[in-house]
Parts: sequence; structure tokens; C-alpha cells
Amino acid sequence: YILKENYRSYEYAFRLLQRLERNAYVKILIAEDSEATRKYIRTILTPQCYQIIDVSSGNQALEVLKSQPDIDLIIIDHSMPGLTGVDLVKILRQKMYYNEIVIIGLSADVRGSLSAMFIKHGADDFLRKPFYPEELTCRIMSTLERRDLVRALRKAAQFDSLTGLNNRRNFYDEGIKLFQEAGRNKRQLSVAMMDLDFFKKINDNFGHATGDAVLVIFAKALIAYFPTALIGRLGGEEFAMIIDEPLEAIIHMLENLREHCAEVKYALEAPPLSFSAGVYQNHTGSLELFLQEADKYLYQAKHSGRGKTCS
Ligand code: GH3
Ligand code: MG
Ligand code: MG
Ligand code: MG
Ligand code: MG
Repeated sequence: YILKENYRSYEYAFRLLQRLERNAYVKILIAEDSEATRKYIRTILTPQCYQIIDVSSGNQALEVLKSQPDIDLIIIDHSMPGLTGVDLVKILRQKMYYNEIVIIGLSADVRGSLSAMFIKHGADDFLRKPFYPEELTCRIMSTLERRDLVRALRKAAQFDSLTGLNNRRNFYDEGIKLFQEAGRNKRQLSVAMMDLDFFKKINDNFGHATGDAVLVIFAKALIAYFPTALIGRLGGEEFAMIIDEPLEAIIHMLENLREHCAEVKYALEAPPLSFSAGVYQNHTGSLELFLQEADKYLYQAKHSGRGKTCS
């Protein structure tokens, strides 16, 4: 294939190989009732190394998506027996879990309104039949690139880049949902806030990089000890979690975590890593209130000797 492309340089060939390697992980579903068109698309995409599945109706497409939710992109013809292409787009975009699938509409219809319908209901792009092979591959590449960019931006906006924990914003967004759900189901939640003790000294004595490493170690330990909690880094060396467990169990696990932290060797001749925590549990109240109350207990822990939990 590369030879056929008449490559201009090794660099070009190398980039092409890289692209083909990436493509090999991309799953494309074709929903198109015309066998000739399905074959035509396969002929274009197979040398590009994409994984291809094709079906001849919208309902079959939905079946395939149910069993293979990791499909990246779907090419949808409009006129098909049963569901039309636009119907299928509507169904896909109504279901949250298909939000990230890339959709390219397809039709031989000469009315411009059809491409508008596709896009209005959530397709990412549209192609009118007949099309040149390059038109298809360019649109596939550009829509996938856009999806990857949106994914990366979303991740950067939601998660703390150092620890991978929810950042403050996402912790609040997800936390509010947990509180609403708990209110409906009459479940009693707890909020715990943890702050590392004398963390500034770790930075001062062992360097900022060691401080960073300690934050990562602590975040990982939190996840390991509280696998069911929503955990966030609120800022600096301050962490919070929302958890649906009995208060005694939470306090007990925080003690286990404390023992674990004390054993962590993060630097030569480093003092034991310690943290203070405040926990608040109640059957009513907003996330905001829970955080305020947990913070009061944290303050109490700090000012009564550190290395302890108040609740
Ligand atoms: P206390 O026991 O009262 O909590 O004392 P502390 O030293 O832990 O608290 P303080 O608020 O005085 O200092 C927190 C320090 O955390 C100051 C800041 O430079 C450092 N810090 C905040 N974010 C980061 C980070 O991402 N990486 C590193 N290495 N340090 C950070
Ligand atoms: Mg058709
Ligand atoms: Mg601190
Ligand atoms: Mg502070
Ligand atoms: Mg602090």
C-alpha cells in the first residue's frame, strides 16, 4: 500500500505507518442497505487498516452497537428499509452512552435539507453519494480527530493532571448528583476532608518533585482504601470524598490509611507522612453544608495535634 502511494520520503512513510497502526484500533460500522455501496466503502477503508463491520439496516446497527459498545464511528445511509438514517441518528444521540460515537450521514438524495437534518440531529458530518474515496477518508480522519480533541479537553477539564483524581469542579458536579440521588433514596452520605500535615516542610526539605510524588502516593492510597467513594483533590494538599458507609467504618478505614501512610518511604530520612481528617455524616443537607461541616472537623483535627480524625 505504501509503495502504491509512491511515498516521497522515509518520514512520510513512517507517518503513514503510524497512522495505519492507529487506524487498526478504530472500529467503523457501516449501516447501508446497498450492497454495492457497502463494498465500495470497504474497498476504500480496508487498505487504511480500519476495523470494519457492515450491516444493511438501522435495527441491525443497533444490535451490533449493543454487543460492541466500543465502536468509534458509524457511517449511516439515510434511505434504508425500516429505520431511516436520520431516525437512527436521533436514537443514538438520545442515549447518553452513544454520545461519543462519531456519526457520518450518507445519502444519494440531492435535497440539501437532508444533510441539514442529519447534522441537526447530531451527525458530525455528511457525505452525498457518489463520493470520491478521499472525501470519505478525510471526513473520517477529521471527525475522529475532533472527537479525540474533545475527549482530551474534557479529561483536562475534569481531572487533576498530577493525581488523576477528580478536580474541584468535577468533584462538585459529580458530588451534587450523588447528593440528589441520596435524597431520593433516603441514603445517608458522609463527606470526609483530608489535609496532609506539614506538607510545606516536605517541599522545603526534599524538593517540590518529592512533594508532587507524595501527593500522587496519597491519592493512590485514597483510591485503594476507599474504592467506592467519590474522591477529589480540592486544591494543594487537600482532598475530599463523598462516601456511603457507616461513620465507624469510615473512621476505621482512615486509621488504616493513616498507618499505611506512616510506613511510606517517600525520601531518605523523611519523617512519617501524616494527615488530618474531618468527617461529617447526616441524613439531610447539601454538599456545600457537608463540606463546611467536614472542614470544621478538619480544622479541629489540625488544631488538636494533627494526625487524627475528628467527626
Ligand atoms: P498544615 O499541617 O497546617 O496543613 O501545614 P501544611 O504545610 O501542610 O499547609 P500549608 O497550607 O502551609 O502548605 C501547603 C503547601 O502545599 C504549600 C504549597 O506550596 C504546597 N503545594 C500546593 N500544591 C502543591 C503541588 O501541586 N505540589 C507540591 N509539591 N506542593 C504543593
Ligand atoms: Mg439506501
Ligand atoms: Mg496541610
Ligand atoms: Mg493550608
Ligand atoms: Mg492545606
